[in-house]
Amino acid sequence: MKTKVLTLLRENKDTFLSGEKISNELDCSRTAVWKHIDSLRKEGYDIVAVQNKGYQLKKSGSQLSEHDLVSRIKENNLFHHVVYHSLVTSTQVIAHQLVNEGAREGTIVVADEQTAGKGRLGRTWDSQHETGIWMSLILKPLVDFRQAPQLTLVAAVALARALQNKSGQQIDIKWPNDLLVNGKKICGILTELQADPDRIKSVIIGIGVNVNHEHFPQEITDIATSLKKESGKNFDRAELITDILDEFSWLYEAYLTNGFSLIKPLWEAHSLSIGKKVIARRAKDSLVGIALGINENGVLLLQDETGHVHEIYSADIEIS
Ligand code: BTX
Repeated sequence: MKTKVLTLLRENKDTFLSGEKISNELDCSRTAVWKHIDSLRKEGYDIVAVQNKGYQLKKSGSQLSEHDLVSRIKENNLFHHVVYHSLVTSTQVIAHQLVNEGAREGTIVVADEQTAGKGRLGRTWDSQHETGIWMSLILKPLVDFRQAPQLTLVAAVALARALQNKSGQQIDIKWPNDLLVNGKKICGILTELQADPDRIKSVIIGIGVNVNHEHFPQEITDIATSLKKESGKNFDRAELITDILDEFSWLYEAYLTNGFSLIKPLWEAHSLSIGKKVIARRAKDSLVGIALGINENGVLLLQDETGHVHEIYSADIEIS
């Protein structure tokens, strides 16, 4: 009910809504409406009340919560079910559990802090309290499991567009899953699959964005940055999450309908590696060459000094 009160106030934020109108719309008593307004105020929402006019939302609270996020997400967006935790080991772990319990596509798990944020290949992701966006998206696309890596690139495009629009900073993508500002990592993406032998059961896309960090642990201080460090400003994390979900939602629909061909040029527009000499470090070996771009499957094409073009499915890329 609190979510619905907040949604109504948000939808009508340019005008006043009477207690009577809210209670009629939500089929509850005016006392119940007042109690929810009071509770929202205690969470930091600035809701003014004017006699004979009603209530108006002037400013949202700064805390992430399930009701705040749901009240912001547009009706036609894919992501309508939000699971929020203040502290978790990893939103990926929670998302896997939810999938096993039957969670549907369009569920997101968001946390304010992770004690064991996961990176790729067993690496860790620093996820400090209330500074960044730590979230996992649950998807159930009807695609071949070999196409799953393309979803990392769809997410990278959605993030690059949303973060660039909001911050005005140039966001670069380093294949396959790093987003950089001025050469430093601002965001990482971890795509994990649950699959039966013949089909994808779910794809869980983990997204970590450094938003309002002023400092990083010493081990990553030279390679990591945040929107705040780059622009000097604080950003509203809930607003950013909604922007990311908006971008992801339409790009994902477009990808499912039209394939990767629409995503490819959008990805290339943010790509840092194309045309550059790179070192691709794979599990068993390293290759040096010129990154020619990605193919229709999202695979990186790397031309070595003999002219041979290698298809790179998974690697860490260093631009030399
Ligand atoms: P990755 O393996 O590409 O990057 C991990 C590496 O990045 C680390 O080894 C470290 O050098 C560096 N690093 C660690 N934390 C940060 C940070 N906050 N900012 C910049 N660099 C860092 C990237 O893996 C995928 C990360 C996904 C994180 C999300 S958060 C929500 C979801 N839940 C979860 O447990 N993981 C994902």
